Amino acid sequence: MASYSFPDDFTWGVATASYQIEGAVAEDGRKPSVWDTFSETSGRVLNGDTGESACEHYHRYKEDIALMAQLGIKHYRFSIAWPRIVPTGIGPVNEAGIDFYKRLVDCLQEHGITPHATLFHWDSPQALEDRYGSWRSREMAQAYADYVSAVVSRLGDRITHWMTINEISCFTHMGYAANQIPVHAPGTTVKTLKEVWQTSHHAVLAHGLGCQAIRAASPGPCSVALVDNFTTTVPLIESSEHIAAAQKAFGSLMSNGGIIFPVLTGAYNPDLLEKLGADAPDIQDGDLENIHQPLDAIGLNIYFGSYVQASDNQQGYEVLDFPVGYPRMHMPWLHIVPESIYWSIRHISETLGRPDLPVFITENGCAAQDELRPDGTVIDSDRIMYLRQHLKSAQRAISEGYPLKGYFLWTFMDNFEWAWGYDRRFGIIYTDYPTQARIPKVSYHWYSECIRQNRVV
Ligand code: GBH
Repeated sequence: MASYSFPDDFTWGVATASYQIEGAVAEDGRKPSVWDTFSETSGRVLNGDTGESACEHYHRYKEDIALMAQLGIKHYRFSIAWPRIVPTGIGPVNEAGIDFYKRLVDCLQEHGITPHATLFHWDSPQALEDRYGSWRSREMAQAYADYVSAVVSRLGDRITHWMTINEISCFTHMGYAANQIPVHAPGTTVKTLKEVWQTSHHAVLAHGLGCQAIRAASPGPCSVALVDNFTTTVPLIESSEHIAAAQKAFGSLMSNGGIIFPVLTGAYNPDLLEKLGADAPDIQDGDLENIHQPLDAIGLNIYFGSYVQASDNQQGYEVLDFPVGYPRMHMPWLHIVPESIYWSIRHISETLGRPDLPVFITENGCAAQDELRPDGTVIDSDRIMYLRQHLKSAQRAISEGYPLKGYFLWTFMDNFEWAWGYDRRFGIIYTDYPTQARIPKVSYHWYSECIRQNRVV
């Protein structure tokens, strides 16, 4: 057998998100999301960039899907924009919004590409922010579930792979902050950490109600997953004492213990609750049962990890800072820790006690300082280096018997990178924004060869 090879039925894909690529923010009945408002507020997004045009994917999806087919992927993860489907958050369904996703999915299927749809990737309707402060209100969870029913009852004949929510911490713990200015939309400063934890509690509840809504509305069998971005604790040395330290540290970290724990185990992590004290969220009777729904898979977005070593301090571990010179890609937080893929999967199995739950890496990739050369090529050997190391780590998890079923590279093309606007490029295709030309980078050709040979090349 060739080295670093994957199982024959391995899912190879790429991932995107609606607000980051679609543009067309005021077309066919779409109303503003919190990210429209946030990015139009001066000082919030680098260079004043907004998602108004983004990659114009709303109009260029056919050309984009043709490039996906050429790449050789058989699976595509995208997200559905709530403000296209229920533009005022709650209330009437906008069938023109549904129609866009019908056209998109039909085109994917013509190219033999299976759709994997994320129902929420941060673009919540501004109307719900105006109405009750979006995730600060418990009502948001029910509004989300109603939106999910509207989508799945209309698109469930075409889509059977559903992901409820992308990265809960990123629109709760990064969208609300106690006595500071948060970096993500809606960008609300609150008074206490408890209020922040309440927003993520409402979001895990929304996930649970969403799971139930998908199963009730789907016309046939379907698969339901959450996409989480927990911080992967990686043992500094793979010895039993450091492994135990990394496992203990895992649940006590910021959002790990309050998101993946209740979703997969039915309880917040006790070490985290102790640490939070009076800042822990209010949890109503029945919430944990609603949150702890049966799942068909878990999606993990893995970009980096945190090294942990055993310690004789009171807690028994130490989460380490990176040395100043530690290599990273083109984001301040993007330290290169390829083992984080392997350890994230092993944490699902051992730390969270779910060894049989199928795992998909739903995002992995990096920003690089790409240069379009005069001959029209982009030689992103640094991105290939990053991706190659991470895929080897994924392959290791499979070779040790862990149920890793697929890998979606982030991302198909350079796009609106949230608070960093268009300044940071994560794509394997270069987006030339002035002309909207798509220029495949060398990493695109490299990834294509991995898929063709079904191994890391
Ligand atoms: C994903 O977010 C998103 O799903 C995707 O939309 C985005 O484009 C992509 O990754 C690239 O950023 O506390 O300083 O360690 C990942 C966002 C980045 C959020 C790292 C948490 C930790 C910052 N995550 N961040 S720090």
